[in-house]
Amino acid sequence: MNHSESETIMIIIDAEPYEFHLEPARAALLIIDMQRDFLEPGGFGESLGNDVSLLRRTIGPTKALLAAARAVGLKVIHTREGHRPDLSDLPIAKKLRGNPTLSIGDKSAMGRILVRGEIGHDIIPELYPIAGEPVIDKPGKGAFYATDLDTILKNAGVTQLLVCGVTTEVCVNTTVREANDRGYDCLVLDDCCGSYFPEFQEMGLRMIKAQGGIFGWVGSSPAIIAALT
Ligand code: C5J
Repeated sequence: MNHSESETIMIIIDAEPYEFHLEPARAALLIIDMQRDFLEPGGFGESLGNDVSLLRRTIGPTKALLAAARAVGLKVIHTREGHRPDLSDLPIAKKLRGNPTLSIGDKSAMGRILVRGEIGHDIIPELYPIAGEPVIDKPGKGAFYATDLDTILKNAGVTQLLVCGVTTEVCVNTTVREANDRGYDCLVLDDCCGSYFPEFQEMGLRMIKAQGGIFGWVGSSPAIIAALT
């Protein structure tokens, strides 16, 4: 499929709670917070005692999906959670919550935690954005809060989001709920989303597709790759 063909195509994708009608010309791949601080050994996530392998299993499937999306010219958008170096956009409640030994803005092995411009804040090399792919720097959990994501999507005629990223129950869920309220149809890809907590991975996805798809659909990346290619 090339880009011009994609403009008239609708593809039926196996998903829950029922099939998703993918229109590639109106869809974007949204990759949420695949940042070194969350996914890499030695990063912020691991320093909090989390098993990062539960997140790293998403890298292979997301990489394959990203390659397929790029090959057919599907719009790709990346997000990063983080804050200005002077922390002026960091609510004190977010800084102090949980009374952590290491918190946002503190020095760690990969620079200051979740601060823009630092190594740990950046996207993992396996999924690094290429020219033309917007990177949304977001101060909150939801990708629509205090960002220009909605404007970018609307200007590009996007109405469907294929959602990947971490963590399933936090930034993925929050973003899908925000997107749903703004009228986007979200298909969340279970093999491309990860949580440090297996029970939250399961429940985070179940909450999206419950009640006839109250926030969206849940599917898997191989179905999208097969459809696109
Ligand atoms: C968290 C995120 N879990 N990207 N951030 O704090 O989900």
